[in-house]
Amino acid sequence: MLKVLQMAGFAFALFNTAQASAAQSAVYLLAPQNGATVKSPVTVVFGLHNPWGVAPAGTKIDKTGHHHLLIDVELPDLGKPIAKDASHLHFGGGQTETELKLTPGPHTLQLLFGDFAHVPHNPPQYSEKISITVE
Ligand SMILES: [Cu+2]
Repeated sequence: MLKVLQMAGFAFALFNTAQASAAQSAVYLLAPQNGATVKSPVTVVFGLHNPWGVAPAGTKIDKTGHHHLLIDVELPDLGKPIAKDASHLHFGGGQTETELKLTPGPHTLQLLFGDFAHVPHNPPQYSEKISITVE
């Protein structure tokens, strides 16, 4: 019985560690899941932790910003405004999900939160970079 309790305690500690590291960034990808095989268009859902909030581009409020979806690229220079092109999509209207058309094959997705002027916060808030395969 004691052994079972110890194992349960160990599992709980692991769970807490995972939660703590996930909570370090304000943003995360709710969908798709890392490693998923999906069909295009892909529904991508953006997650945001409290106390952060979404605000449209141009609206300057502390601890708010809008989502940027990075497709098949590395994180950009985090001290500059985020580029706006086919690999760096801005959701300046405050959107929290999108339908993304992707070519068949492997792709990576990463969220980068940006402030009213499209500049990453300090410290920067970005999700884990996930890999997906489009059928
Ligand atoms: Cu932006």
